[in-house]
Amino acid sequence: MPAADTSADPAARPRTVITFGTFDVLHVGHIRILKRAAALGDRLVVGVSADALNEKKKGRAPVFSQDERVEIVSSLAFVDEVFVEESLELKRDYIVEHRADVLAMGDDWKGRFDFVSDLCEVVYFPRTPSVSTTELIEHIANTA
Ligand code: C2G
Repeated sequence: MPAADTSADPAARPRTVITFGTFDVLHVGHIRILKRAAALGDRLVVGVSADALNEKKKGRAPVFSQDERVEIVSSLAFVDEVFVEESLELKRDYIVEHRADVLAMGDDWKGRFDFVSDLCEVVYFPRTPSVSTTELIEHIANTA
């Protein structure tokens, strides 16, 4: 029997959470925010920043390419879908396209994405202290 069409009933469809990030040199801070985001709903969709967007945001190329970062994040058990985030300005389009009910981000972005709060709930989680990709790169470079 074909599955019933529940698209008109918001209570019947899975609660979708969306989050964004570079997720370069994946570390425990990334894992924790993805797990916390996943726990807000039934389905977690992740926008992984394109290499060009990362260069614009951070002024350097990521260690791992966008294809590698997509592959790594896609392989996590609590991530359901991954796409490439081409621009910070496309948040509203991505939220609509993926039918997100919640946008979750670390609080280093606090307030920056409130402009989508008419489309979905916006949640900021505290960043995990004392770990960042930039510090990891420096640490590895200094101990190599
Ligand atoms: N994060 C965290 N704790 C850390 C480091 C990162 O909770 N110690 C969170 C960030 O707050 C972010 C996510 O992990 O929500 C991904 O972090 P980055 O890979 O640094 O991505 P970012 O450059 O913040 O990209 O559209 C917005 C973005 O593209 C965000």
